[in-house]
Amino acid sequence: MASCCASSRRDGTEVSPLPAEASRTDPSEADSPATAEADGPDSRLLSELAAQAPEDLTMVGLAGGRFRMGSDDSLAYPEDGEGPVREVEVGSFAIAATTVTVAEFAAFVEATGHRTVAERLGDSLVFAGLLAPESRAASAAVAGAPWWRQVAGACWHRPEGRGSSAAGRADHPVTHVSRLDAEAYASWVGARVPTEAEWEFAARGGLDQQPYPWGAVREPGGRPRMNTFQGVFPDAPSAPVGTVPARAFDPNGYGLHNMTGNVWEWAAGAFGPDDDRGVLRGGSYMCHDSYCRRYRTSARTATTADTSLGHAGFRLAVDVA
Ligand SMILES: [Ca+2]
Repeated sequence: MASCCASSRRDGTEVSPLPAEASRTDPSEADSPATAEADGPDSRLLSELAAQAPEDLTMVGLAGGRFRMGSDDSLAYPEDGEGPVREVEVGSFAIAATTVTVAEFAAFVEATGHRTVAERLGDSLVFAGLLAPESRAASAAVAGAPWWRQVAGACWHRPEGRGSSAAGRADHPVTHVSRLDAEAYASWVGARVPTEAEWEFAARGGLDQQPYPWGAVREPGGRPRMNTFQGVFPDAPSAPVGTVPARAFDPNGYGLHNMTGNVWEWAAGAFGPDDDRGVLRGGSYMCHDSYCRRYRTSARTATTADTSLGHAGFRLAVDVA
């Protein structure tokens, strides 16, 4: 089955060993390198966004300890390496209460002039349902996952490509950031992306072997607790699709927002012993139980470290002595 989760920047000439991976069929459909050099953010937009970055980063210190990582339950995807459940020891660390926001990333770009992989290569992957009909028609579909489009000009400050803008989304998670971009931001603030064990320890919020950061039931009382796709995927959503503010929804028991849903989050390390792709955790606004229930504490997916996606961002971690 094709996956929503993580198409790869590597084009159709390279086929993933995993069935869940989607690749582009025809490299000739991809944007030509001649159009690849995308322009940077408008300086007024950049300073408007950067001005909305909070002064302080909210980090939650966690003492660490032993916990049961992974899942073997009926919701899990064994092919993703979710199992077996194993006891893992995590040292003390601190993790951000939210993913890095558009405003925070703008402050980084304003200070450093950083250009993301998407900006340098001139495109990124966008959910087709977010595109205007003309952009949808003009962009190449990903093989096996036609709801993914390779969109020219799509990047963190232009999430749906040319003509779109991150204005009005200053407090949303930054998206279209590769792991290389996430690591560049993290080192700028003296932090790093969490390990998978840290991410999952944090996501569980002190609970043992629960699929959701708040417990066993996805929508307690019928009320959504996270931002996932509502309605019939991919063409008939019953609610707005896309990111919501990084502090939307109640936090988990550790005070952490949107560990599951909203955007996938980069973690450190490789997807598997024989798979050096990067790892993403937590699922996104594109997850729907009809085809991809990766909106859970133990769920994981993979893509290359240079891939950027419209439903993926990151949160920071730091060592605590
Ligand atoms: Ca998330």
